[in-house]
Amino acid sequence: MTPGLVLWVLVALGVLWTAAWAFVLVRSRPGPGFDVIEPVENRLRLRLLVIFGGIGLLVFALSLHAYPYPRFRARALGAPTETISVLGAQWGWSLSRNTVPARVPVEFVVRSKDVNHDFAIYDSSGVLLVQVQAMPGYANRLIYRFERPGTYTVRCLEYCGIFHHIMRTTFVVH
Ligand SMILES: [Cu+2]
Repeated sequence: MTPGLVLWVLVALGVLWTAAWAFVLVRSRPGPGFDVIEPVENRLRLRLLVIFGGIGLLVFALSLHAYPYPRFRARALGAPTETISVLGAQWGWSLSRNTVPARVPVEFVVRSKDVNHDFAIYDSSGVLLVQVQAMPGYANRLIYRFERPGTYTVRCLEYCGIFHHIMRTTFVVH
């Protein structure tokens, strides 16, 4: 199952779950011992639900392009022109190339040889730009576009053992 499909299955389940609760809410009547809520309060609650639910859906739809899923990233950045294979293993990173072109979308295909790691890219000033999990038995795809040439650092962001902190490498964007 692709990550994009997993996302849409989760969205569909979320919509069904919300619809089920909305159905229960609309059909429910107060039990004995509970006051009847005034209709005016019900209308206010319904309005707030529509307003904040609508805002939530709008923010979700507008932020889809920033999701790390390859399909959304490729749509936002363009199809990747270069592919870099990445292998994480206790305790280091191996990249198929150490130079990456600037200002074009590139794709990192990230795998792990042993346990879960996290492939995280930092710029030369130490700002975390992007990250993705490195998992054994699975190739995670990360599409990114480097705007500035320079030396970038890769660190592991998933604790993976006693020498996790030395799991670091660099590559050059030119
Ligand atoms: Cu680690």
